[in-house]
Amino acid sequence: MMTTATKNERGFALLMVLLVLALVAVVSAEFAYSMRLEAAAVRAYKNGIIGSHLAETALEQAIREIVADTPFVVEEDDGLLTFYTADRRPLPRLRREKAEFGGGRYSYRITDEEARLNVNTSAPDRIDRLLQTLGLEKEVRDTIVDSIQDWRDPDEAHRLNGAESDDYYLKLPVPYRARNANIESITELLQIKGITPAIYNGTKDRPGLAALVTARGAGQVNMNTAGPAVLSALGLSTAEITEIMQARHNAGPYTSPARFSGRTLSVATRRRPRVVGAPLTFPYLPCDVLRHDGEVPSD
Ligand SMILES: [Ca+2]
Repeated sequence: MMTTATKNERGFALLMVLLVLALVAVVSAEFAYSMRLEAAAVRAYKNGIIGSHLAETALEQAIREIVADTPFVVEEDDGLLTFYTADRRPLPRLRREKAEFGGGRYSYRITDEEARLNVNTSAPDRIDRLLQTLGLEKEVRDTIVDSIQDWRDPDEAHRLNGAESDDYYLKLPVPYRARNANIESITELLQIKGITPAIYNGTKDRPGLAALVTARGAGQVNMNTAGPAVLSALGLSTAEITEIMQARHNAGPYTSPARFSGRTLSVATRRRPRVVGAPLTFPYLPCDVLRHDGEVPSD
């Protein structure tokens, strides 16, 4: 016959077993959780390494296209660049969008800096015509054109519609001074009076200044890569622009500005260092690798 004491001992033992089981459950849950965290961290680290190598691959591929012996480059109807040999033979494009490599994918985009209007070397009337192609009102255009000149000129006397440090920029909630020198990067345009983010970045209805201007180069515009807005800014008529676009489409690159000479137009991509962030020592074309990225394999 079981005594009360024995019953109590059994109950106590059961309680202990339950407690230990609960403890083991908590410890193993904690262990599983930390293992999962560690595995996720390792996976993120690995993906980071693979991604950066894929992005590097994209950059190398872009450089490979740019350094090839191709004096001419044409922006095709799809907006992408095709490189041409000296005897005007098109080179096949490498795959630039979601190219498969090592189980992952990489993408890059190449654009010609000389397809853009140079904000440092262009006369005010050219900048005004470029702004006209964006459909901006005269009042807005006058402010921007004068303000860009004020931003670049060494003095602190503002033009009629312009702005300088004391009368405008230093009175802003976050004050700053006009550069009073040439623009170094086009992102600086966002600091200039009159240039709103919508004008700079564009909207769904119209392109932005960011895609149409450059702050680098000597100011030549390549008529084989420039789009209608930039050609129009140079003062070419709609008929002339249509002629250039069609000739590029039908017959490949212009090899001389021909009857369009004297309008700061160039036809050949001139060889000088321009790729951002790439330590190159050999001559290459004034093209920019705008974006390069890698996409890691999905598990
Ligand atoms: Ca100034």
